[in-house]
Amino acid sequence: MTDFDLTIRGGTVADDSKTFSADIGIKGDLITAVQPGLPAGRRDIDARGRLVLPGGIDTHCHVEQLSGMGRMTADDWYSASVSAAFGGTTCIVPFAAQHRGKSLKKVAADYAALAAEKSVIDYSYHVILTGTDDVTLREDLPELIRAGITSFKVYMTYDALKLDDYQMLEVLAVAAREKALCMVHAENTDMIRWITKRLLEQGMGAPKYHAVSHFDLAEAEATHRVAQLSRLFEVPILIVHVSAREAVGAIQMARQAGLQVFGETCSHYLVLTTDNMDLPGTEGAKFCCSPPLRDKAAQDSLWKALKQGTLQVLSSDHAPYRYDETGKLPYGPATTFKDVANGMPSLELRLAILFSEGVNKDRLTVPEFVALGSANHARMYGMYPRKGVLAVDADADVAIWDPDKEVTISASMLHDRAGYTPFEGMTLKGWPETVVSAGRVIVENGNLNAARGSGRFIARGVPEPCATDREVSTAASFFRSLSNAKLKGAS
Ligand code: DUC
Ligand code: ZN
Ligand code: ZN
Repeated sequence: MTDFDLTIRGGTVADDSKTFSADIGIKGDLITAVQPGLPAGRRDIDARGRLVLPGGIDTHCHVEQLSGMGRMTADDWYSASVSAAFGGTTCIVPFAAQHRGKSLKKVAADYAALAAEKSVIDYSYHVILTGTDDVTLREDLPELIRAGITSFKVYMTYDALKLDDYQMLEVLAVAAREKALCMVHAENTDMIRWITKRLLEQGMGAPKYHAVSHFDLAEAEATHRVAQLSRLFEVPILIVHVSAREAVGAIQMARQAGLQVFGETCSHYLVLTTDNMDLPGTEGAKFCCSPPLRDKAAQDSLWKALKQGTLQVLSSDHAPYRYDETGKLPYGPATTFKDVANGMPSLELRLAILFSEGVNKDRLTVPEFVALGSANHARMYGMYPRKGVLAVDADADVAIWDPDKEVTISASMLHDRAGYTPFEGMTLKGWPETVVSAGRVIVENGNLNAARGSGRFIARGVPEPCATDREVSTAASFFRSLSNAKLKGAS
């Protein structure tokens, strides 16, 4: 009698440091054996010629969320989680967004209910913080962190979301005290505003001017500034959706100076450029995201930064808006870049793009792919080693990849509800064929076998970058000795 409910045998397994030949034995929702020569389980998958990898984890995607511009994403928790599953991702961590004046506690509770009802894969969520009032920072946020929501995002731009530097210090103090990871959307809001006004005055409202208004120095300046702010508390921060070469440089400098500054980039920045936005009429709106697409040199710097570890995670920043009045184009053909909803659908293709352009073009090794797409997300966000690795006692979240399968992308084959894909016509090599989530084979032969609401909430632990107690820096200790009362006030 076999010990296993499911076995995956004969494949090449990988973690974030090596590849090796082994079979995977699964009982219930857990991996119970990883070794060669296992007997077949009650269900047995032949993985010969395949890569057997930890399921992907996407820690930056917008799902069933109202944006700062007041636009609702096209995907809800059901369609987003299905789309993720087909792309080899078995855990998503979207955002519960607190809009100004709203109770963070209620926002989180409402969002948790939507997720529980609909997600087909395991999930957690971050919060987006816009309030720095006492209830938010002293009660609701600490309570959420203790309940396993151990990361939050803040914005340095968008009128409806942005925090000023003082507010940023307030939230960084809480992150330091509570050991939470602060994710930062780093763009200088006034630089963008100044240029936007002048572009529009000169009639330059086409989508391609979005990239001009959100120019690279605005990203670099804000990245540098928030890194300096973080020094006051020696608190780790993660700069999300890094796209500019100069922003990579700012992260590099900060890291070389010993700061705990981490970085994320996204699949679209690796394969698309501003040239994609230069289309007739409003077509370029399909490619508007913030920070925007950049040039080839920026792409090269992102690949290098992923390889060298300056950037640690590759996310989708899936922000699906339909190409119509409900999404991208609130004023129809008269919509200027200023009002185009920001973001692209990419949850399903994130890993296939990274595999095809990274592994199959010799920019990355398979273990590096595992690190960037799964293991580092688990570590950075407090889920490792429950997730992000195929090991005994880990969750049985597995993606079985055919490394040679070629697929030409079209919107009609995808499972999100954006109605278009910015990657239309692209041929990708390497594809997740079979996907296992918590021991269940949920994607097989192009079919889904998972019920609405069958995904589980994952209460996250302390994010790895926040786990170690760091020495107080000279600057911080100097500040403390001068102004102990103020820092106490923040704690
Ligand atoms: N920021 C995001 O994180 N996603 C989409 C748009 C944006 O500005
Ligand atoms: Zn952002
Ligand atoms: Zn985003």
